[in-house]
Amino acid sequence: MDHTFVMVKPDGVARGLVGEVVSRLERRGLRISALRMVLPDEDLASRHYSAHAKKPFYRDLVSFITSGPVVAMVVSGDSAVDVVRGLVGATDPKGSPPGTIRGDLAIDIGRNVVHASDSAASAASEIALWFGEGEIIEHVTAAQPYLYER
Ligand code: IDP
Ligand code: MG
Repeated sequence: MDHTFVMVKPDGVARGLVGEVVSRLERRGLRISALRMVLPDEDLASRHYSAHAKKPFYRDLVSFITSGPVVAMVVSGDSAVDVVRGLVGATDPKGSPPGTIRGDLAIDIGRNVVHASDSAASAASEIALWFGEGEIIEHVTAAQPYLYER
């Protein structure tokens, strides 16, 4: 099974969309292997968004992500990184098709509800940044043979 890191950002939490996001992931057949509410501090936020440190929107991004609680998750499934990015949609919700989380639930690029890792390498480093090893619970449910042929 592959793992990815997903976060409901402060706008998603404030708008009561945690259940909606979790529900869409679960309905697709993905598993939640870890989930925790976090109030990110400056240090965690800047590590998480270090790849964007030189971008003009970086300050606003860090300031927004530290402005309220987020819900951090490890999500598991076959090709989890790509499957979740597909569910999430495009960075700018205006260009994200209906049916995607951002295309259905958001309109502004700076308030796009969710974060999801963009590669296996970033998934590994983001999971290690947000969770300790003991917090990730690998479990197989009875639905497994109905989700996967083999
Ligand atoms: P992603 O979340 O789709 O992976 P990234 O390029 O990694 O998009 O950017 C991280 C976050 O930074 C985005 O989700 C969005 O909230 C914000 N962001 C990206 N580009 C812009 C921009 O041009 N203006 C304002 N905010 C942006
Ligand atoms: Mg990204």
